[in-house]
Amino acid sequence: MSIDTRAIRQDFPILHQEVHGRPLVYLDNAATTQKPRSVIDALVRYYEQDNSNIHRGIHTLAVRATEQYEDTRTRVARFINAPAPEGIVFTRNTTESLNLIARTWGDTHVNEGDEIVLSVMEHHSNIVPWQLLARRRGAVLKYADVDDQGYLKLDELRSLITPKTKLVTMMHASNVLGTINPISEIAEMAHAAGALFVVDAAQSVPHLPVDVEALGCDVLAFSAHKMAGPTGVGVLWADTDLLEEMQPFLGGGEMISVVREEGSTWADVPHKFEAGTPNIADVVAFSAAVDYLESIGMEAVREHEKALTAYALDRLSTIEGLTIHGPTDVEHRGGAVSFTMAEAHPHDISTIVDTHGVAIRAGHHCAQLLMRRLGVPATSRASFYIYNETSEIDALVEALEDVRRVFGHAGTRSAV
Ligand code: C6P
Repeated sequence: MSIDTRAIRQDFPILHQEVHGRPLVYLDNAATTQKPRSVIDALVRYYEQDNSNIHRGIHTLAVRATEQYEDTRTRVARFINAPAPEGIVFTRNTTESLNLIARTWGDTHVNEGDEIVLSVMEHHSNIVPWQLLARRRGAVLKYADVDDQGYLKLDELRSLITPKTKLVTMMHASNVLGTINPISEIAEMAHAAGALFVVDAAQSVPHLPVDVEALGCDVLAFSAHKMAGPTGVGVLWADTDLLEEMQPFLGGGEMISVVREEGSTWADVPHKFEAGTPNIADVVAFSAAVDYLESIGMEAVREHEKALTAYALDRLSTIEGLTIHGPTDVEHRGGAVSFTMAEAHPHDISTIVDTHGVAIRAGHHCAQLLMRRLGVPATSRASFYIYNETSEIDALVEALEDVRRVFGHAGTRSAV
């Protein structure tokens, strides 16, 4: 299964430019992906032809806008094999989706002494909301470790889950190590303890086929901007029974049924969780991103990224003084490849490779617990998507050779 990157690249206007006199090589896709022309056009078309508020007016534009917004909900549900579109709540991003669950389900169900189990791999978006919840409710956080290859320690995780566990939360794919966690196995562990299981799918839904029924999770969160869609749109998926039972997150227009002086009743799900005027235009354009990925096929996307990652791991391991952090088996990892180079700070690496036109990310990647576990303050990270080609990895390697010349390294290592 291969994809035609040459044709795909034609669909992404931003890729056709030079940076510092070199062709742009965009390898910062875990931060955000680029947008195809169809998504940009959908956004412009919406504003030029259909712009209106939704779920309120009954004039033609309002009906058109409402239909398009709700149509995206249906398409997104289909994309992750959710049983009903009503299980899809539009938020601003993965971060807001996770905060929503912590504030609503968490505040109702988590009590003094209860335990929340997560891992040291998590992004801050899947740590801080639970820390805030634990502080509000007097609960305890327990963190599962990773091993030296960058895999979650499953036995340790199993031992951390006890009858006191109210909630287990885990990232599906790591934005730093690339590791893909065995979500359905963890779902079984969580459910055996009667705990809710929340999945941060920010780095999986964009890159591999995700089927919420097969995963067996209760809640799934991801962002449109990491999957060729616009910024400002996140998704929270949960079973509709769970959403029905949860208290609202934000109060205001459109999330109510009846408002009286003494109190209000709520609209049906998912509207109960979409207070105020939502990000209509970007939700509408998100639909074009889902269509785009479906037209390629998520199996093909995954295969393409596996091939690129294997190539990158192979090429990077030839660079003297470079340490790759994370699994080397592409069957169990995604396309975020983190590395450090002896003596060169990741920010210096990023700055030097940028002069070659190559965009990578440097820093802690919002994963300070993991950085501490790895024993590094920061890493450099290359991350791939549908439009990347092996020649771009060659450009990265060439740029890194330049870094090596500047800093003069010795010795190649491979570790977490
Ligand atoms: N990671 C990265 O460069 P938002 O910002 O809410 O759309 O996504 C947050 C988030 C949550 N979980 C994981 C696993 C993530 O990777 C991210 C975003 C970006 O790694 C920006 S820090």
